[in-house]
Amino acid sequence: MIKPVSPYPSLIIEGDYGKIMVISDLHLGWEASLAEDGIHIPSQTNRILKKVKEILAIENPSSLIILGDLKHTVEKIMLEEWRDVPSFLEEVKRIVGEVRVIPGNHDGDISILLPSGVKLEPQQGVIVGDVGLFHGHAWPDIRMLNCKTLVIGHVHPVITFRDHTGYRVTSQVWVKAPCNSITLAKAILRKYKIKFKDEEEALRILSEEYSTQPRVENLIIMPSFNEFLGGRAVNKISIARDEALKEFIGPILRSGSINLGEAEIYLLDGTFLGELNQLTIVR
Ligand SMILES: [Mn+2]
Repeated sequence: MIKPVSPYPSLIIEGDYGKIMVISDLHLGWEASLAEDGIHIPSQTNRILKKVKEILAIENPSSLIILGDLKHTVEKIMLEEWRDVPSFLEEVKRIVGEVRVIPGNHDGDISILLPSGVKLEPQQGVIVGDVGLFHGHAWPDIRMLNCKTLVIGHVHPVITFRDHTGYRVTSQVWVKAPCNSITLAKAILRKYKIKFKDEEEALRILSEEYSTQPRVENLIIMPSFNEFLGGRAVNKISIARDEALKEFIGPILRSGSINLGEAEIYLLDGTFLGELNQLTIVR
């Protein structure tokens, strides 16, 4: 079972493996990076911690998975992150028995910031029941093709409109997109340089060498947990055309296997807005 924790940007995955809470893109220390531009705002880490604690109190999960971009600066570690990231994790660890971190593209050198007992997972992600979790800036583990649902962060999806008085409305959203698992399987095999002649051979290799069958039905893109951050307006981008966005969007959205047009878009409070096609701004 997989469900969002309305109205929070958090997922609960529940099964015989326990109850797991997932959050993504906290970007702790983001405000400190603004100081380099002369903009000084108070640390947001306590606000984020308070929100995590609220959800932990409601859901009482046995495990917390942080789906990447726990901290903000990409390569180096800022002074604020040295302080904020370990204390944040210590606090969370006191409430939930297990904390696992899947690294994102902002999590360079993250391992030295993790207190003992917090587990660093591979960038290729982790599988929980029939759900595959990875940050989204890199390719997942081949065996994730076996999962019914894939979940990524990284994109910080929002939708944005301008009304007739000129006001701009921006809302964080959940994106649930259909996935063609065969197309995805071929793309992943190519990425890992595993040669195959045709679909039949691709399926045979997956089955014989990885005990895997392509079963992915949906990709869920999580809203960022740090709501202060900007987002990517999913109703304004064209994956095919926007070359500049390629790096940002990540390989799975570029693999041709995800049908973003037919993606279901939901607000954080659960309101269904429609399919992305209906929300897309034609320019
Ligand atoms: Mn990211």
